[in-house]
Amino acid sequence: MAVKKILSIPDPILREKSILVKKVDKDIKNLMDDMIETMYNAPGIGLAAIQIGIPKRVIVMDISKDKDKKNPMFFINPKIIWKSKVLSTYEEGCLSIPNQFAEVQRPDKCHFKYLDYNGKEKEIKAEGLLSTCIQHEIDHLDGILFIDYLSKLKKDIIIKKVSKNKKELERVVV
Ligand code: GNR
Ligand code: NI
Repeated sequence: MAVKKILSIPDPILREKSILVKKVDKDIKNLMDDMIETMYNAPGIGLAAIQIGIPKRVIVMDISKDKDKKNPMFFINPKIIWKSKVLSTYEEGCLSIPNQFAEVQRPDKCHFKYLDYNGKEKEIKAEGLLSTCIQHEIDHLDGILFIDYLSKLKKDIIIKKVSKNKKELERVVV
């Protein structure tokens, strides 16, 4: 297992569309292990493979409140099969958009299917944070970021701030 570097905006790789996983083999399990370690290290509650530069439809998540009781979840080829017409608002953040938060409206509930860590087909009826988070993560697989739901003004301000912070950090590190 290894902690990987998380890409941040405006990296164009974050806009790529991720491809379906054909077989849940050793390589995919290794990727999921690296992703969960990277996510816990960040720390964050979810991570899509594209955030570490791998354009495959793989997501890891842990939304447990109690930090001592880990509950890692793995979703391969997730697909939303139903979403509620009722929307809810949640203040979202993203590891690829560091230190920026904004309210985003999404369908309150959703049902989705996926393959689990062992490649077995599963289905979940999600609400609350799980529903918000899986929609945020599936968006990543399609090259969509939460800032895309904001006004152009808010979006531009966030992109500017993150780019500036990134350049300042690079100056220190390099
Ligand atoms: O750590 C994260 N927190 C979060 C908070 C509200 C809505 C979505 C998220 S996901 C985010 C981690 C991340 O960037 N996943 O792609
Ligand atoms: Ni994100």
